[in-house]
Amino acid sequence: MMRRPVRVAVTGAAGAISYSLLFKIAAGEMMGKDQPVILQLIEIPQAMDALRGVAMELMDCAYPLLHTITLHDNVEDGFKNAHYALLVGARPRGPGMERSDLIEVNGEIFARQGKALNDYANRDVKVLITGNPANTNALIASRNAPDLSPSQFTCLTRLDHNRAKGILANQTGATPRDVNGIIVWGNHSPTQYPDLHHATILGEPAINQVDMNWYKEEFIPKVQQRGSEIIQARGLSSAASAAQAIVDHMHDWVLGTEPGEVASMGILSDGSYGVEKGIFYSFPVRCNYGRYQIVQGIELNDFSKECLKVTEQELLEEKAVVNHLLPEETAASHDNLSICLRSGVTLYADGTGPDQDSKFMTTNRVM
Ligand code: NAX
Repeated sequence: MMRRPVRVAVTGAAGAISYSLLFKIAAGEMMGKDQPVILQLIEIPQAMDALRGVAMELMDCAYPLLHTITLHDNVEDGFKNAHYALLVGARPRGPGMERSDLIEVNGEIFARQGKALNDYANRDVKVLITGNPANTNALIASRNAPDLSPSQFTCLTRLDHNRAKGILANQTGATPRDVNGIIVWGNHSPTQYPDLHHATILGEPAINQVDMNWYKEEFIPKVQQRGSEIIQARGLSSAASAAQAIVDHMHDWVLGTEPGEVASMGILSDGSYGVEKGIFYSFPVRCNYGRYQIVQGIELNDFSKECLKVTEQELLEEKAVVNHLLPEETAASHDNLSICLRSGVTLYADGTGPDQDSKFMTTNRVM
């Protein structure tokens, strides 16, 4: 028997990443081969013609799982009842634009998108922000959605994770499926920290199989700068690999990580590993039943601790630039989040969540 279709909203749907992404979603790579999808495609008004072209091509693939396509020139319509929202669209950095200018213009877009998700999306919507600066845009969207849980918002660092895995496999002559336990910490930016200390290749510690000098002097900068390297080589930014990373992120979040494997996801910090609360930071997570949990108890040496701090500092600076876009009313819920995975309920240490003494809360039920 066929399942009920789910609604997947995608912004920037006529852009380069979406040109790979939408076809993967329609083919069932993201939500599973038995899950029909409704694609709610969103663009700016000037790009609606291009979007119509993409929709025609999707139709012409005759994907068995593609239930319906709808086109929208505004997020308020496009997010209606969405179960999944992939926020890919953003203003690219123009000539002479500083990073802080980019943060500012995109910040306003993501504030509006957070409000629209709050007002129109399904109450259980799962949101992934790809548009850059992804972590800070996720924070803005989440802070502008007071009726949703901050744990429903995530940002994409899976591309960095996949890059680290691919580059390590290539260096050691392994295949990516032999590599486990890669972690990318922090910001999706050149300050990110790709950590190999807990990675394994065919079950053996990866760090013993590479030269420490290569790790620090070549591997880390290579992963950090991979985006620019691709722009230089191709004349265009990563698109197909970004689409694959989006598919992997959502697939793992919804359908679970492989047993024993970790994924890197940009999520709201709950203070784990000493990372300041209230910023979106990439952590190692495991997912099941549609939820994620930060992997705890990982030992960090001094080098790693220092790297975690550098990228945290950058995120705090970005947060300061967009402070005027972060409504005060959502500050408490973002500073006190704790995610109770056993019950599937999001609990807030500030008392705004469900009552923990409730007699209905004593079981492992999934809400
Ligand atoms: P493109 O410029 O090809 O496409 C972006 C599309 O978004 C355009 O069609 C534009 O019309 C649309 N758009 C802009 N503002 C919009 C809005 N308010 N509502 C709806 N649509 C809007 O860029 P593309 O290569 O697809 O990249 C998209 C974003 O992903 C960029 O911000 C890029 O920097 C970011 N990336 C993030 C990555 C990550 O790992 N987090 C990696 C890949 C990529 O660089």
